[in-house]
Amino acid sequence: MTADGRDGFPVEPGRYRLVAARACPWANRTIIVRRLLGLEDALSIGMPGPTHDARSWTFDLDPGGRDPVLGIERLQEAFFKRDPEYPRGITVPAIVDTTTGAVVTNDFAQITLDLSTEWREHHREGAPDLLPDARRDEVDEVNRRVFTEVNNGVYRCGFAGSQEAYDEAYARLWTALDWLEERLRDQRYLVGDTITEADVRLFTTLVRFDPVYHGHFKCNRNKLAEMPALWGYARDLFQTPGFGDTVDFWQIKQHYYVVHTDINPSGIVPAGPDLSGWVTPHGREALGGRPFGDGTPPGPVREPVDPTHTPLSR
Ligand SMILES: N[C@@H](CCC(=O)N[C@@H](CS)C(=O)NCC(=O)O)C(=O)O
Repeated sequence: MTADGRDGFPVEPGRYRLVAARACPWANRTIIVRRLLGLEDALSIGMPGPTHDARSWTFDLDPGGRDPVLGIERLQEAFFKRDPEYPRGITVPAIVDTTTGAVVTNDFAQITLDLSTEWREHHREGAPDLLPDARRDEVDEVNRRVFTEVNNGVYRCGFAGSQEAYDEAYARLWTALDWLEERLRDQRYLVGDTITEADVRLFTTLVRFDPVYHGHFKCNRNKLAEMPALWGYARDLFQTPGFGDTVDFWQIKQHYYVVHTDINPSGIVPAGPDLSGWVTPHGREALGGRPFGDGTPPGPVREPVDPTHTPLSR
């Protein structure tokens, strides 16, 4: 029997291309999970550059400005192959069928779940179980709160259309961050004692917090670096193979500060913050936990981040 992604496309190694911009937090999740599970050979990856125009993502980082497998300049082309009248946003992450050139899904919340479940047969040996059955309800519950209050919460602050809306969004966000700070004080990971999908989902927001959300989105009660448990937790994950080695801080900053002209009309990208803290000792091993459970860390990175865009290489 063939496993199906939730949108009905038959899982088949080598057939699909994941299109995921490093800049985007929702796409970053898929880059992390693909690497943790060792799906690099089964599912290739195309990476648009960090900035885009009104017609959305382009493959401007690739030679000739075209994705080398799909042969397209714009992700829009793959969406229009599926539906020439496609009415919604041209978003990453998206999975494209290389046999037709058409997008099969851009359901960001489902893609990582499918990678864990429907693609299981193609995982590497030693892949961690990011959705352990025994903890599934708890993972889903934490994910729900983290999604509405934190992953989306920072955007609610950043794009608030009135002072009132912003004040409300800000209060909501910090209520959730205080809850997480408390939860992570004595517990190494969000659910159980191993990394799960819940950690992936929180991590991609935390890693963008000080470089982008604190200033650009006005989420500025504290910096992440001022929240001891969250900062230790984020650094722990950052230094865990599969997490920090997918993060391109330069692309992240370019994306938000250049693309959101409504909230940053000058397009100036800030020089800071200093990123050297990300590679400092976090001391979280003292809380116990086994990051990969009965599994093992992923091997060397197949698609390395530009070493000038990350403190990991320093
Ligand atoms: N696909 C999701 C979320 C993914 C998402 O918002 N991605 C952003 C980048 S972080 C994007 O691709 N935006 C491009 C656009 O809207 O033109 C959705 O439909 O809400």
